[in-house]
Amino acid sequence: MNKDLLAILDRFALEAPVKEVKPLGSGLINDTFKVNTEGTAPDYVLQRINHAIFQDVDLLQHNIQAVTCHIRAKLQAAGEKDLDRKVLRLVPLKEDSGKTYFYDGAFYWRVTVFIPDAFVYDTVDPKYSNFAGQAFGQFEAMLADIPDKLGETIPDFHNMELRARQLEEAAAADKAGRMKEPEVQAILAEIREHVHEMCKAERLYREGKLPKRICHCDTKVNNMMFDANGNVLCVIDLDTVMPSFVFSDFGDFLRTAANTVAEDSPEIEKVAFRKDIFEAFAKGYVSSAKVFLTPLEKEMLPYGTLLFPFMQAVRFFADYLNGDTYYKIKYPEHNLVRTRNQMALFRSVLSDMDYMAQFVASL
Ligand code: GN1
Ligand code: MG
Repeated sequence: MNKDLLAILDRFALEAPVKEVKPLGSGLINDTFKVNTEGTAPDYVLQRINHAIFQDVDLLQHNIQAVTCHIRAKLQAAGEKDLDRKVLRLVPLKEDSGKTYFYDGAFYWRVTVFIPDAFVYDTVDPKYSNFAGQAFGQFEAMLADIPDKLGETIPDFHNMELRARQLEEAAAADKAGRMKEPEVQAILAEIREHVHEMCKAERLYREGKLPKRICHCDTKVNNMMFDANGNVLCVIDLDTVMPSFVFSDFGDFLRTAANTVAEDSPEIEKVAFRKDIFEAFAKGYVSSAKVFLTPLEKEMLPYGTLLFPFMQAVRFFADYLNGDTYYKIKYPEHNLVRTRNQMALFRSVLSDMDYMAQFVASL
């Protein structure tokens, strides 16, 4: 077993000795390990935080602690018994009490309690999509009255104006020498054609017409855990919980769940927007989010559905032009394939805007 990892784990107040540590999950940012312990004590999840991306780890951990404690208190007040499967729990350090991360001089580490008998999926059927919609709506509703002030763990994370600027900077710098590829030019031209419309939310925010609320900001389908019967247990991957537009969470879920293929599938001709998944998710989401949604926020749910494949394409594409410094890649063209895929999804969603508007209005 990796001695360095054991030494790190030894800093945390675990309830039992460690038996085994192995890699876990498929996140593109942090490194994640499952920690099995001896006996009946809980197992754990160890993560190395990518602090090139989350530069203020103190703020990051403060946000997660505030969010999980707030949700835990609400669930407890509602009589929930199975708390450790319904909300993440950060494990504190043995010493330095209160601190929920360890800095080893080079990297930052944290530990959460592992949720047993839970399942994560990369695809969902309409039934699960409906549960997920309810759960993300409820997640936002529970955080609507959080007393702590949450900072932006990645400043302007879902700000389309910033993402568009970063792409233009990447194109101008052309660090990886990829601008000469004809396909790159074509993608850039298509993005530029839509970018003004896709920055509309930021303008509405400045005009005071659209609020920002505490959102999850990474509602990929695989960031939600289900029990064996398909009931939602808990929302995970809380690094990006911060103020944003609620349709961020709506759009980002559908970006992954309603695409007929994975976000990095090279089979671009198979990319399509699944209406059955959209309808089920929208129904579930509106049923629990209606307690706080303004009419404009509701009306803009289809806009969010369109914005997220677009923003993700812009982010993957900028990373491709920068020479793949942000997202983990498995082969040199990986970010270009992801970009193609997300642009194809964007086109598919664009052709369904009127239909989505009618559907959302009927809810
Ligand atoms: C990243 O960490 P992971 O894989 O859940 C990214 C998201 C992107 C996603 C694309 C902090 O999420 O914003 O939508 O990849 N997270 C960060 O798959 O940039
Ligand atoms: Mg994740």
